[in-house]
Amino acid sequence: MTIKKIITEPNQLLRQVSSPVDKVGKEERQIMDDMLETMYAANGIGLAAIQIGVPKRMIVVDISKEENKREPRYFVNPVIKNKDTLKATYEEGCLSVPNQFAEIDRPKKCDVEYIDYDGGKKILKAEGLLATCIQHEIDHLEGVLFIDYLSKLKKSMIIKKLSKNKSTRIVV
Ligand code: GNR
Ligand code: NI
Repeated sequence: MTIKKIITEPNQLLRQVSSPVDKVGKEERQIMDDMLETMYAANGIGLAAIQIGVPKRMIVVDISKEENKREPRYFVNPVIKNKDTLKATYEEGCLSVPNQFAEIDRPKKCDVEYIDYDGGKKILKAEGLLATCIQHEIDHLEGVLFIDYLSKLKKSMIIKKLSKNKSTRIVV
């Protein structure tokens, strides 16, 4: 397993729509292993393949709190099936939008249809932080970031800050 570099805004790669995976083989599992290790190293609770530069529809999630009780979840070609009309608000962050946080509303519950690490078809009923995180990750597969839900002003301020940090090589 290898810790990969996480791509950060502004970067056009993050806007790419990821392609469906046609088979979960050795190569795909290798990418998911690297994604999980990269996510843990960065203290994240989720990661989409495009964040390490791989435009494939794969995400990993682990919302467990304790490091010695890890609960990794792998989703290949995830699709949201039933979105709750009731919304939940979470303060979201993104490893590709470093050190920026904002409250975002999303459906509180949803069903996710996906293929697991072993290639089997699954359905998961998710709610709370898990549902929020899965929706955040599936957005990445469509080239969407949480800052896209903010006002134009807030979004442009964040992008300006991130560009500045990039050009001066300072990470605040
Ligand atoms: O680590 C992460 N935390 C988080 C908190 C609230 C809502 C979504 C997330 S996902 C984020 C990691 C990440 O950028 N995944 O794409
Ligand atoms: Ni993210």
